[in-house]
Amino acid sequence: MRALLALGSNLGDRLATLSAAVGTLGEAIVAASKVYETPPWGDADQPAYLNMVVMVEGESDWLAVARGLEEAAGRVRDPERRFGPRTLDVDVIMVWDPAPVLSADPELTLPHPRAHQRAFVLVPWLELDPWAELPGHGFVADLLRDPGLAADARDVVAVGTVAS
Ligand code: PH2
Ligand code: MG
Ligand code: MG
Repeated sequence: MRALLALGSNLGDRLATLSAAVGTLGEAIVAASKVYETPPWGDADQPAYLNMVVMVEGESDWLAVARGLEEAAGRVRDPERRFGPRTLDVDVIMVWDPAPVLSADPELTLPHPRAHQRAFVLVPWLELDPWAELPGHGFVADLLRDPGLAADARDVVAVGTVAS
């Protein structure tokens, strides 16, 4: 089973946090995008994020892995601020087995129900795969040609890499 995980951090040492998560994923990583600095989406009153995506492979429960990484980064959830600041957010964007897995489970909806709106997910994903496709929404390259997303994508700026 393969999965695309989106990582985001906007509190503390953002790059060190992403780097630690990538280190923990270790051998499971098939490919890692660059690290991008991105303006906050959904809740403007918070610091800029560092975002990246990783393609991972294995027979894992990726949601449990994502939660484990968030916990290791000392994430505290604020029920009042769904899109608020966090040391580390790890979202499961897609799972392949080997075809794309579709799920309406509220615990883990697949594909991620807001991925198609988020340039901070789509730009790094396109970097890994020019043919990336989001079931129900089409090719990522086409989504990013939508004027709204294209404008958001201009603010998604590569700032570095973490070793994987
Ligand atoms: N995550 C959020 C809310 N807003 N904005 C950016 N730029 N990057 C994120 O990862 C992000 C966000 C909650 O999941
Ligand atoms: Mg998120
Ligand atoms: Mg999340």
